[in-house]
Amino acid sequence: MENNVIKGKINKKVLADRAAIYFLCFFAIVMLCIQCSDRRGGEVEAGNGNDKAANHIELPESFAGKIAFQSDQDGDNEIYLLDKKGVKKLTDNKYEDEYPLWDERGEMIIFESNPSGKDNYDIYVMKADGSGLKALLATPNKESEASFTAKDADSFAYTFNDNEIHLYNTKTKEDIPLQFSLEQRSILPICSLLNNDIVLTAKRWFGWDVALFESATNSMRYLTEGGKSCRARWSHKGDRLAFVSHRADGKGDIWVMKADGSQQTRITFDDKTYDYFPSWSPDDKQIAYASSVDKKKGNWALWIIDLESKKKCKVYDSPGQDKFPAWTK
Ligand SMILES: [Ca+2]
Ligand SMILES: [Ca+2]
Ligand SMILES: [Ca+2]
Repeated sequence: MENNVIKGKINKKVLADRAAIYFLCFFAIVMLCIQCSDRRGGEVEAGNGNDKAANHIELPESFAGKIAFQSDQDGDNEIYLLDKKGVKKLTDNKYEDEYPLWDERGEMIIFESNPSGKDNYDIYVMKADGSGLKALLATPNKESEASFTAKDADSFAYTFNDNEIHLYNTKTKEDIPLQFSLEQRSILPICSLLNNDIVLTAKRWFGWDVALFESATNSMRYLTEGGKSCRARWSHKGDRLAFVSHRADGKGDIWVMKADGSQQTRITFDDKTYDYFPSWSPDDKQIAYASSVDKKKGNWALWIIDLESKKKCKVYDSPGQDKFPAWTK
């Protein structure tokens, strides 16, 4: 009888111990599951944050075509594509992929990147979906700010060593320095989509101005005066130029002029912001540009302004610097 009581007590203790072990195992599994799902949730959020959820995207109803731009939201500059479907990252590497520009047909993006070293930029090309990436010109020199010529898709103009403009032919490998007889430096060539004219930014002893190289006469002349203008871009029709000038607010606004330099008109009127990097819409009625309150460390965002109504809207903003929009059909 006493033995039975002791046996019963021992059985109860064994059962209680087993229950405790089962409970502990169950608790451990639940905790593990919670941890795993947390980790997975974190990864998904990071991915979304990079490309979609955390970023502002708002295109106007009338939006047509596609905009290539650069952004350093993942830590270094990549080339992105913005259209009605959203935003797509086209490059993904540890280098600085910058300054995208389209060919005349809106099929290829030419851009600069520095896989060979911090200051050793080279010229690359890829298709609009990011495929077919290849180097077009890669030497120990700094090759940057490339722009396809309209009349010959095998050629592009670019800035050589931050100092002068060269024309390079990818078929013949011919590299020709253009002689502009300018005071100091000429950079940022943009080839006309109609002919072989090139608009550029030239350093004068008192500042920068927009200049035009006319291929027909093989001559160069300034389109702006005063040393406060730069970064001109042709309209798609080729009859006008958008450019940046800080003559009004000391920081930078988008201006527009006729291709001969006449009728220079201020387009953006915010005295607190640096408004830079204009690019025309496919119908030349709107201009995309980038804006920031701080030039170097600011959170640049992409804007579109309607030339007639002057109505503007912020179309894209990530936590990084979103700059250099290039708009094509
Ligand atoms: Ca990169
Ligand atoms: Ca190089
Ligand atoms: Ca931004």
